[in-house]
Amino acid sequence: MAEFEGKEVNIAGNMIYEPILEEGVFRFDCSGSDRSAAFPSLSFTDTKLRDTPVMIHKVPVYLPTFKCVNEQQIVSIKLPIGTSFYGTGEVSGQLERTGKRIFTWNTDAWGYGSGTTSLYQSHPWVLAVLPSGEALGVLADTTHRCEIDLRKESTIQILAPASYPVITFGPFASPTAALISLSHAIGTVLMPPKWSLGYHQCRWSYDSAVRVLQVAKTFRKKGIPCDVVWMDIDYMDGFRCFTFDKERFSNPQVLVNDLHLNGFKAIWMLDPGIKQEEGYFVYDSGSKNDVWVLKEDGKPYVGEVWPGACVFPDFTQRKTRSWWAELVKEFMSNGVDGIWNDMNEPAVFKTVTKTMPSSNIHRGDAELGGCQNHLHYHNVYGMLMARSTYEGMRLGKENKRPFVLTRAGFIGSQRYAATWTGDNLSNWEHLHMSLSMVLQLGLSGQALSGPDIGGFAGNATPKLFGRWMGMGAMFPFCRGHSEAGTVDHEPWSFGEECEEVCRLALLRRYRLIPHIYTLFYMAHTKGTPVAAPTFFTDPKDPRLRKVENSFLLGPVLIHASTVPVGGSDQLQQVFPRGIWLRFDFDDAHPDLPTLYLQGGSMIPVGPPIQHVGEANPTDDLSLIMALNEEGNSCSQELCNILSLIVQLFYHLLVVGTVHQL
Ligand code: NBV
Repeated sequence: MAEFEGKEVNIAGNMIYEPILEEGVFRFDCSGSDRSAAFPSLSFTDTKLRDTPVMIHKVPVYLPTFKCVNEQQIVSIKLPIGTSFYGTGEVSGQLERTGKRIFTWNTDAWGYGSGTTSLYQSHPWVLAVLPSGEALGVLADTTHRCEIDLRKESTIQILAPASYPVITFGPFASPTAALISLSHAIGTVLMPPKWSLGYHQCRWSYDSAVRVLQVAKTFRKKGIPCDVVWMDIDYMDGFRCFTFDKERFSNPQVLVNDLHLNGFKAIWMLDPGIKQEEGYFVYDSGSKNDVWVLKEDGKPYVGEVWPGACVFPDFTQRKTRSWWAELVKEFMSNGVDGIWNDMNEPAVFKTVTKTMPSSNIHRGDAELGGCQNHLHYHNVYGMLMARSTYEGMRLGKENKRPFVLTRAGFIGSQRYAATWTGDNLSNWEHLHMSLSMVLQLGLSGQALSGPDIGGFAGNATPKLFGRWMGMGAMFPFCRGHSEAGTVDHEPWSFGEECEEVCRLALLRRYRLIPHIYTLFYMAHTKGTPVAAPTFFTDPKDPRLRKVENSFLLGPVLIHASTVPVGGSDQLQQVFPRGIWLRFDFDDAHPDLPTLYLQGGSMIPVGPPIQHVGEANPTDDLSLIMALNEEGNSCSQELCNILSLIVQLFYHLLVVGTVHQL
């Protein structure tokens, strides 16, 4: 114990600490004055949770130490040999992160590769799984560019401008427990509208209402399930946000009505770059309300994006967020079901840094950190845009759950938006990486994510596309998307065989929606992940720590082939110990993943529908049960109740082929 400003502070290693939030969570600072000087937290739901000690008389097990070099605060935590690292947000490459180093700096990363060190989102967070299977989470609570260095075995090293608090979560009994605790700090994923768990069809170049309807109707004609069609920048009038091209999208309400009649929802893109043009209502009202990001000289910053010269809303100010939210509210009256925020790193063309100058000024609200330069707010710009969009959707339709997709994000942005893994490539390496990326995002709190199925840039082949759809249909967020100028990438674009694989893959997803929806309810209320790495079944088992061609949706284990030669029937599979029973929907196909249900569990499945709106509360649901060694699929008491319900309402399927290790 030492004293700072008349108060007693705990000292461990060379840092001071205090218990916060709940048992097992500690905040570390370099000194009492560093603690007082820390910026408000933008990752926590409420900065008070981070800043108010709780009365718990426990001491931290693992102690960070720090040194300051050239105003950089370098924090290290040494963990037992055999610790595996995960998290660090949106990262490409392998699932297990030992040996890797990344920099949190939101970047427009078109065509990124396995070694790219900064992608679209920033998550200064590491999930360490100890040899015992216990897990420790470490959050560097800074919005600044931050280096997370995991190159030295069993050591986490974090480097960012001084001063920032480091929060440790645990060690807890399991990685799930560590993620639940993290969610008590940063909040849980928004509860997605049920339709958003269906399949989404997107492409940059659906450039008229006629084309959009043609695509939508082809899904119905071909019996391929789909819930949503997306409007990329093509719908705008000269890339002006909140406008519609007068010829090609002359009557958005009529288009949306037609889509709704056919059981589709419509999602529309909004970018942050606002065309600098007098007479354009968004520019005029934004200028009148003084909402733009400024240059050092106090004049609005102008950078080039799609519409040409653009100004950028300063979402760090409440007045800007309300102004944007009002625009969104108005925009919703066109029949908008969801909004897609793109380019919000923010991306700026014709610059070396791909973004705005660090010296730009954001006049942030005091509770967000006050007036600061762009370096301070860069990594949260996308999250704050998503937040304003989410709030606008709430205003527009109070009794509907908003659906926002954001490209840029920060740890905590799952409260406002889903995300996707950006501009990936149509190749096998990216198909493989997309699985680890979705899992890694989930381990960083982003439960609602998925890749551009089929790959954004470049042309897929029938085999690659079918496999990607097979695996992508099992991801939390399931959207096919492709770049303008590539060959068509709809499920029917690669020949009949591939079309049938896509149909099977998506019908399977729709059958599993009751289960996936339940997982989201758990994620939203409890903070558990939706898609989790296989090692979550048995975090002590070292064989599972690097497994990255299978994953879990609750008790369902999914094995997918991500290599061109050999489908899921020829996979080298590593199974967790215990009973894993294979099941399918009479749809087994080498291009679809194989599915296993853990002994002692059960899942609900629905009928094979074409879109979520087709489901009825009176539909038959089936329960798939896998018995454990004792012949149960759940506790005796619950089993009794369930079998009663089953006898009354449900079909009961007990799955076959035992796979036991
Ligand atoms: O709006 C066009 C694209 C969009 O399709 C993609 O999903 C985003 O990641 N957008 C990027 C801008 C241009 C990318 C080259």
